[in-house]
Amino acid sequence: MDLSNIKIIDIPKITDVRGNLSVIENDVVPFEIKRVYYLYDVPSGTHRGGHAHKQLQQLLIAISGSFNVVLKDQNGAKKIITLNKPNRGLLIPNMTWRELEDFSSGAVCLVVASEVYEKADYIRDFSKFSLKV
Ligand code: T46
Repeated sequence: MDLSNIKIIDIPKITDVRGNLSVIENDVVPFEIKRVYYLYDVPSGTHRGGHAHKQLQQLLIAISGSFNVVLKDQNGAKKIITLNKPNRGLLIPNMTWRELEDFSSGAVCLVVASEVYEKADYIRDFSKFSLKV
């Protein structure tokens, strides 16, 4: 999958004097939502991810704080995206390598996923993912 297929998605925000409310329904993502999970209490200096998915598509959101997502495609292209807004999501297609790093203190990464958890969907060996190695 080419890195041009990653997308930043604006999540609808409902604002009033009591604060903001954002909602993710099926029309926000180009897949049926099958799972939601979140990463939190990530120690400073820790990396998460370090894999690609054969089928899974995901929307990543910095619900709180910030972190960087390093994305790589099979042809060696690389992009780094900073997520730091709870109403902005990063859509990662399948067959895209991702690493999450530089988590700020208190950062929470919410993930909305197109599939249930399936260990066999992961490619954790970069040499098996990359066509350049
Ligand atoms: C991704 C990044 C952003 C489950 O049992 N169910 C689940 O739904 C998930 C996501 C994980 N797990 C288990 C599997 C491992 O024993 O939780 C443990 C940690 O998972 P992992 O090492 O894959 O965590 P991350 O943060 O490296 O990766 C996760 C997702 O797995 C991955 O799809 O894109 O977050």
